[in-house]
Amino acid sequence: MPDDTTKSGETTTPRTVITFGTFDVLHVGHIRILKRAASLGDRLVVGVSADALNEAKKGRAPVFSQDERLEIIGSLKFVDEVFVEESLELKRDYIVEHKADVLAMGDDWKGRFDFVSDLCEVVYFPRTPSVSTTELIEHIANTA
Ligand code: C2G
Repeated sequence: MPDDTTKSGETTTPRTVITFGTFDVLHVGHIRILKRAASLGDRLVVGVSADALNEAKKGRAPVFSQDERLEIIGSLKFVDEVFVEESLELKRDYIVEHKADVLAMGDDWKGRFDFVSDLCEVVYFPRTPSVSTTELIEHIANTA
C-alpha cells in the first residue's frame, strides 16, 4: 500500500501505530496484541527489544535472537515495519522518528507510557490471560 494511502484508499497521511515488545517464543498473546494494535490505524510499526535490553528487562537471554525475532515479527501480515528497541528510555525518540499517532501496549504496562500522551494517543489493551513466554519455557523444560 503506497505510504500516503490509508486503508480506505484516501490519499491522506496514514495513521501510524507503534508498539514494543520482546516477542520471544511467539504465542497467541503476542499475536492478539499486535492485531489489536494494527486495528487502531493504517500501518503498524513494532519495536522489537534488543537482546541486551531483554537481559536487562527479564534477567535472561531470549530464546530467539533479536535478528530471529525481527524476522518473525516482520513477516506477520499485519506488521508494516520493525526496528530494534535499544532502550526503554527512548520512547519519545521512537514515536517522533516513526511519526506514530498511537502507542499501543498490553495493560501490564498500564500508565507507564502516559508521559508520551503529548506526542500521541496511548492505548492499553487487556493482556491475554494464562499464556506467557516464561511459562512456556518452564513447561517445555519440564516436559522435554
Ligand atoms: N502480551 C499480551 N498477553 C500476553 C503476553 C504478552 O497481551 N499473555 C503483550 C504485552 O502486554 C506486550 C506485548 O505482548 O504489550 C509484548 O510482550 P513481551 O514480549 O513480554 O514484551 P515486554 O517485556 O512487555 O516488552 O518497551 C516496552 C517493552 O519492550 C515491552
